[in-house]
Order: sequence, then structure tokens, then C-alpha cells
Amino acid sequence: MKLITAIVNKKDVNEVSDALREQGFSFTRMASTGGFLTAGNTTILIGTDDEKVENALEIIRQNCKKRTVHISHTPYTATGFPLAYPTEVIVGGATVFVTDVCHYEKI
Ligand code: 2BA
Repeated sequence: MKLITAIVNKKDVNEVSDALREQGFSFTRMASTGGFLTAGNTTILIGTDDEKVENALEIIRQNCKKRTVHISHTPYTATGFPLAYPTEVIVGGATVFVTDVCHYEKI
């Protein structure tokens, strides 16, 4: 068995969830925050059999889009004045970890 941890954009999470549900996956959604942009995203935990992992990954691939986010970067000039300029960051489609599950039990 594997645990898929997928960090997805909040704008994609409903489509991913609907598709996973339709394909019979059990999963948990957790509100999370990116360490870099400190923007909200959603972490989906999917526990599934080894042979279904590729199916779940394909659902995530098909439903998560890449997006360009503009952040304001504020370095200071030599004279100490702030100099704000926008920087582009590409976020997503999704960040996915697949890990082995040593033990699985519903109590
Ligand atoms: P954030 O940490 O808010 O990162 C958002 C986007 O900012 C990243 O998109 C990446 O394009 C950029 N970024 C992140 N750290 C950076 C850095 N040190 N320098 C320059 N740019 C940086 P994604 O790579 O698509 O990541 C989207 C979200 O997935 C992340 O949000 C974070 O919540 C999660 N994530 C990404 N990689 C991870 C990892 N190795 N471990 C745990 N969570 C991760």
C-alpha cells in the first residue's frame, strides 16, 4: 500500500476531489499553507493499493494547472530606500510525494 501526499492549488482541489471520488479513492483534504508564498493550498492524503497509484497520479495530472503568481519583492537601495518590483513565480500543477505504508488499520 502507498500514501500519496499531494499539495494542490485551492483553485484545483474541487476538480481533483470530484475525479478521485468518482474513481472510488478514499482521501483526506487538509488546509495547508505554502512556506514560500504563505498562501493557502490544500494537501490531499490518499491511501491506496500499489496498483492504483498511477491512476490517482493521472487524475492529479489532468486536474491541476500551472499558474503564474506575481509577488512583490522589496529590496533596499544603497541609500536605504525600498525599491518594490514584481517577481513571477510559477506554482503547480501539484507537488506529490508517494511513500510506502508500513501498516494500515481502521480502528
Ligand atoms: P510555496 O512554498 O508557497 O511555494 C510556491 C511556489 O514558489 C513554488 O511552487 C515555487 O515555484 C516557488 N518557490 C518555493 N520555494 C522557493 C524558493 N526557496 N525559491 C524560489 N522559489 C520558490 P511549487 O514548487 O509548485 O510548490 C507549490 C507548493 O507546494 C509550495 O508552496 C509548498 O506548499 C508545496 N511544496 C513544494 N515543494 C515542496 C517540498 N519539497 N516539500 C514540501 N512542500 C512542498
